[in-house]
Amino acid sequence: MVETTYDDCWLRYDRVEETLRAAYRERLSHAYVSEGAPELGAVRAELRRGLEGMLGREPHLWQHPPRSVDSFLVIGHPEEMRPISETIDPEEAWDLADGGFLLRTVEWEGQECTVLTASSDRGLVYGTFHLLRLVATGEPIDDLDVCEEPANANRIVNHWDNPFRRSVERGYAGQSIFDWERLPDLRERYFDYARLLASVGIDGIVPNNVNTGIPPRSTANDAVAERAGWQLLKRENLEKLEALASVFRRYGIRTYLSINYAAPIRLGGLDTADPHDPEVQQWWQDKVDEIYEIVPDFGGFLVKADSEGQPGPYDYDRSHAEGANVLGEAFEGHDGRVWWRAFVYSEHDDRAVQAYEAFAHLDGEFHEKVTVQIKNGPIDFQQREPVSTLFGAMPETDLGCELQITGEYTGQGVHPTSHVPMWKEVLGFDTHADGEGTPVKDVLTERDGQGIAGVGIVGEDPNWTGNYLLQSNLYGFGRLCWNPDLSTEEITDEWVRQTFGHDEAVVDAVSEILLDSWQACIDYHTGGIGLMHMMYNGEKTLENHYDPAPWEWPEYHGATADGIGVDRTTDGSGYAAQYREPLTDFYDDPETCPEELLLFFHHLPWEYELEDGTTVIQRLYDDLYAGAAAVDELRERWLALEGQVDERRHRHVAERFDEHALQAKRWRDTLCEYFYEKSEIPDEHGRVPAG
Ligand code: GCV
Repeated sequence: MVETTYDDCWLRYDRVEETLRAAYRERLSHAYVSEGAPELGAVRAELRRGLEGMLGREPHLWQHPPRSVDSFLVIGHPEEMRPISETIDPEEAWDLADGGFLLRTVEWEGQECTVLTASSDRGLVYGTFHLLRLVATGEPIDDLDVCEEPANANRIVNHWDNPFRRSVERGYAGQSIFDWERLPDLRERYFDYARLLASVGIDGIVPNNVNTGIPPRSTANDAVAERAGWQLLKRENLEKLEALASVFRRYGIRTYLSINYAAPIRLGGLDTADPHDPEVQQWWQDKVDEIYEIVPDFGGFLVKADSEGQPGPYDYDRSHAEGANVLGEAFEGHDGRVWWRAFVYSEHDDRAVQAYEAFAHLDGEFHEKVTVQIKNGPIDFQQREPVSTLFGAMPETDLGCELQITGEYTGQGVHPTSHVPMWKEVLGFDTHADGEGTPVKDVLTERDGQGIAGVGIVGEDPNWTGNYLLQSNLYGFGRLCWNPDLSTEEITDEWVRQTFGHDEAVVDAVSEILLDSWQACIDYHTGGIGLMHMMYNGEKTLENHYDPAPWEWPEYHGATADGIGVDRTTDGSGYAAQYREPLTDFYDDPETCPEELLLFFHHLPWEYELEDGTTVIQRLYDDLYAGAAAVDELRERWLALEGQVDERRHRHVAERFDEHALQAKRWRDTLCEYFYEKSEIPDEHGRVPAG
């Protein structure tokens, strides 16, 4: 099959500087690598590819320790090969968490060895990518003593790809890469995607959309209905899934499926999907057993139930716990689980309070094979949201955090908004679940059934992510799942060096663009003090979420003649009261509530004075102007790189910056004019046209 050429992203493996090359060649030209598991085939292939690219020659791969050289690389399990068993305490290696690895420089029988060992095959894959990253970022490898374990036990990408149709909900990088029509035929691109994911430690993939009813059941066209996501549970499609799983398995990644809660009816011919019905229970049990016959390392189900038109347990007056547990039980005895999303809302005065109301009281009632997957904030992946109250409310439940890698509300593949600083803020947020010092990142890492999921970003575009700079979000997602303590600066620097090389002027400029992009995005989309969800929705079939339209959803910003913001205090919608103390008090009081979230929690007069003496309305004007000006500045920084970044990537990003700068001004002008219309208070600096 003919493939379009596509980008290598951060796995470019460009030749390292000559001054460093000799030292790396000394250590890595000879490698003695274990054989057997498919992952070790991936390890050898990656070493060949990476070292050929970076050092100009493939390593010599040995079947035994090479005796004629001073130094070599050895990769295998503890006790498996003499240079490992005679230098590394096996307990130290066997005790590593799944995916963890040791990378150490040792002396063995007069030779210097770089030893990579791990308790699992996927650990050897991660360790190999880690070593290659050290070379790609120019780090020394002469005296290594690295011990790494993933902080989060599960690190999963959730694709919102509609199988067969190959459209991607909230995807801005072209069609879905998954070609279900042609599976089990495999595409080279699957392997390269698996490499990208494994290189940053991702260990799970859900290849289909949580909206499994697209196209909807009501369609008159049966041939079209045949192509809906819920059909993937059919045996012939499970065989296709296994083909896909065989690729990802090679890189230590497990494959999952989004399922439809009404599958017992739609596929099983039953007249109910009531979780209390024994026939329904049996149907799920048989289906899960069948999946494991076909996909032996199946990861589990992802479920969107009773949300935005998807069926669920509420159809039978059952709770989310009752709904999820019938699935959890079906996974007993299998090494997989159910990721049950808490993204639910309905007609209600304040959507923010709803997930908590539906889930918090069910703490402790979920089956041990169920993880409750919570979006980072209570609304929907906005430019900035407070952190969901649920993270502090369900200590007896396995919780997962859902982040969005794709940029539904942050510029949709056009604006290069880095999500890494936003995710750092979320993961570092102190829930006070177990007293002060219980950040979200700790809540997620207490048990093996927990972790982080990210809504996918890639598509068929040659650059994968719709914008070369947005590859950094996929990279950063994986790196943060692996180690939430890495700083935004470290992650950004790693990504830039691997993607654009080591020219310091380029590294600085690209890093600064990414580091400043999130604040700019918040400012021109929201005015910086806690407003959100002011975008255009559009026709039901083509929801836009890109253009400004503050008049469409007035309940989200609460602008009236007397003021702006939504009262979500204890006396208002009660959202603030869902936090643990002292957070409730902190958010309830406009004097202590952080300014960046002020109007999320409070409805305040337009002329309410902020800490620096500016009024609310003036701050909104100022921040909207500052955001649009910041985008001009980011664009200038990028344009100045002409000639220093290859023409293809430079032009591509520059074109998107042209659109970005215009769009930021559209947001600024639309919101300023709207706020002026409501408040009738002019901008002190005369920038906002009066009427
Ligand atoms: C997959 C938002 C998005 C929908 C998405 C939904 C969800 O409403 O706009 O496209 O559907 O979230 O997370 O389920």
